[in-house]
Amino acid sequence: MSLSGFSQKLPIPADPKATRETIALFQSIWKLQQKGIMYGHQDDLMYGHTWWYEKDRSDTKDFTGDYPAIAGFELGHLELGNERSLDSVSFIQIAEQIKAHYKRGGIITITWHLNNPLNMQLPDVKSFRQGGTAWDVSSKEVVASILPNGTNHELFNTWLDRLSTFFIGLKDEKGTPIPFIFRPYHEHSGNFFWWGSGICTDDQYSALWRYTIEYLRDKKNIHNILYAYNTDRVTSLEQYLKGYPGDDIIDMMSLDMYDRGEKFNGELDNALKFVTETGISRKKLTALSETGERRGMSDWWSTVLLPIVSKYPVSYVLTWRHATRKNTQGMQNGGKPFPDDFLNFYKSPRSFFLKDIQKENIYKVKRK
Ligand code: BMA
Repeated sequence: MSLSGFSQKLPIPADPKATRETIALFQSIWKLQQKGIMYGHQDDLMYGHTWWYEKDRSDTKDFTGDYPAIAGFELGHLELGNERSLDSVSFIQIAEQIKAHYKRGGIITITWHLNNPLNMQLPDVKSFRQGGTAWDVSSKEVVASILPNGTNHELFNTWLDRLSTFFIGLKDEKGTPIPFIFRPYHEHSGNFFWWGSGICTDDQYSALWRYTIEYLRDKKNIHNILYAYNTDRVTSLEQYLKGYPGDDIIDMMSLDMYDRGEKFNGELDNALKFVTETGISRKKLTALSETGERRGMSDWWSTVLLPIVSKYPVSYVLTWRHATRKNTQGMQNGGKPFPDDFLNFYKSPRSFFLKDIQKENIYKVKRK
């Protein structure tokens, strides 16, 4: 494949067969993360604090006039062959919005809160939120059971088949595969998912990653994915890298950290320092792939988040979904989708929303 049009000096994705647009996405993010921070929002295009699936609508756009640069989507329950996700979002509509955001020149990131393949088969599993879900940590044998020779290995392969079918369907009007950032098995450093650090060993975790990527990349021939490694709150580089599956398959080193109190400022600063240092030295992209204000500050965006992320080459920050239920962010802020201070973040020359990155032609494709 010809790499003309790409700088030979810039790093490239781990997949040697990454498509042209995927290489462009990687290199565009690499360059942008040195200039500022993109804003991402989970399920931004699917629903908002008061509405449910209205085409082209977005809480971010309602509030600022622009879409987020990064649109997050969630595929939990796709593995079951369901029509809707664990958050009741239609997979057909998710695919539509992925295509729409790509067409606008935006970036897509995908998470996967996949069910617990071992425990969901138990006869007495009833609870939607606990038993048999991604959050079911009642057994430490789950990852072992899906790896080669495990009792659920064939079942897991059918899940990866369904995932592949969805991914292969993500094409633009010309049939070109749409590149995206995939962040499965997230927050390994926590112990609240069945792939968490207290629930499986680091070796099993790494093997799960390698098996998944080899399946999608080599068996299914999918070459439009940038793979994001991710942990929850960590305090050292050593803790961050526990279970890291390897530079030969990972493209992005990301961190999730929510603000639960005053200590957050120092903890985030510390973590972003070692995450970005290791990311840059390995020639990987970096991100604060989930964050959010949880202590009731009115000026968090401009006085906490922006100053800290601005110290480091972090490609994007993403805040989580505006679920239309009580106690979620969408119901705060006096009925508005975001606090007023979000506008200060938006107006900062350091933050990038969709219009800012449209100028960069992220995928180096010819657009009308
Ligand atoms: C979680 C919560 C859940 C949701 C899941 C997947 O953090 O928002 O309600 O089901 O993400 O989107």
